[in-house]
Amino acid sequence: MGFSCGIVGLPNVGKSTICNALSNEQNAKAANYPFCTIEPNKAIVPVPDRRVDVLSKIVNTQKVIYTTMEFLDIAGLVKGASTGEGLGNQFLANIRETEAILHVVRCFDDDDVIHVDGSVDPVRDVEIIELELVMADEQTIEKAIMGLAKKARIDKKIAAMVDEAKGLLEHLKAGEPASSYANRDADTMVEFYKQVRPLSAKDVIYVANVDEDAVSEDNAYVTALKEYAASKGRDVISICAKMEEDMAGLSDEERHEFLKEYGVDESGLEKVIHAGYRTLGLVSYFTAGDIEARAWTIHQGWTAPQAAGVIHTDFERGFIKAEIVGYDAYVKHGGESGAKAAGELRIEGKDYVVQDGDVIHFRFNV
Ligand SMILES: Nc1nc2c(ncn2[C@@H]2O[C@H](COP(=O)(O)OP(=O)(O)OP(=O)(O)O)[C@@H](O)[C@H]2O)c(=O)[nH]1
Ligand SMILES: [Mg+2]
Repeated sequence: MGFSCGIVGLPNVGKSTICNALSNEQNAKAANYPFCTIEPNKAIVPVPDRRVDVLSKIVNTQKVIYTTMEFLDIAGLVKGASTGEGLGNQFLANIRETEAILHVVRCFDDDDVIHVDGSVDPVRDVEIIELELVMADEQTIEKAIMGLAKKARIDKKIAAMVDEAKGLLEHLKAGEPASSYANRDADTMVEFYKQVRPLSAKDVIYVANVDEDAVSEDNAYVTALKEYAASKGRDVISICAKMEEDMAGLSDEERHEFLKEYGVDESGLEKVIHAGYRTLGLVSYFTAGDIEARAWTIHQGWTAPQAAGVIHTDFERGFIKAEIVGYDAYVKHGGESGAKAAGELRIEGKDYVVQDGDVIHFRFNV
């Protein structure tokens, strides 16, 4: 499993269309009326990585397993969602467990598609949603504080946590996101954030849903959104949901041709994946053998045993060593034995930090 993203935005901005297109399936209903999505839809999408295909040819296996990314498409949020307005609020709990938020913002004109606030204004829209996330957190954190009150009376550490959490609550009440709470790095707060997983503390990627002509050249809406995003240190990617939808049934080659016509070289899914990896600091390593060639997603900076733990906890517990060949060397020498003969196979221990593209063979003993 790679990582999971919750998709948020106003109603009718194209969340389901994008989610469908990304998952290459039409399983989430997309229709032109606000609140079309009622149940949350989950899409598990393989992360395309050409390197795994190359490895599978070298080790001569048909079985290629990509890492996956999960999208959770929920109903649109509206102003007042956190106090029960609209439908979105009841689904916010579903995205609490996700690692990042894809915030879809309408950046296209189309009189036939209703905008719940009557006009297209990306920055206003983003601010509405972000405030709703903050207010939803307010409620969650108030409850969490109440839940801890009893324990706090007998446990000093929990008492300190509650004190800090009260500070966070004030911060949220002032309309500020949990991500900018000054004391969030305090020990007790790190633990509290882990337990509560505030929505407004998650990493955010803005997805500007644009017209065909604005995928290669920003329109005024995207420019405004980018300025806003830059002030928060976040990425904006432009996707034309309609175009992604049209591409859904195409082969890789046809897709490439299609994209070229519009002057872009990456599909929406590739853009989301790259932005996600960048934002969350993720990298991929590979395993390749007779049975399968496979990609695994880990966080940058993870050591070899941690990386092994993604395959199986036994691999981490019983970790002995890792035999590693960098991807380029692996390809250049036609596989592990060639790389070994060329002196490119390294034996690494438990402190080794796994690098993007490492082809790894773990040795373990349990
Ligand atoms: N012109 C145009 N229309 C789009 C685009 N993306 C989505 N739409 C249309 O907008 C309408 C709403 O799209 P959905 O994907 O259902 O929107 P949503 O954000 O999931 O809406 P809710 O689930 O109600 O919150 C549909 O009629 C889509 O066809 C786009 O890029 N351009
Ligand atoms: Mg929807």
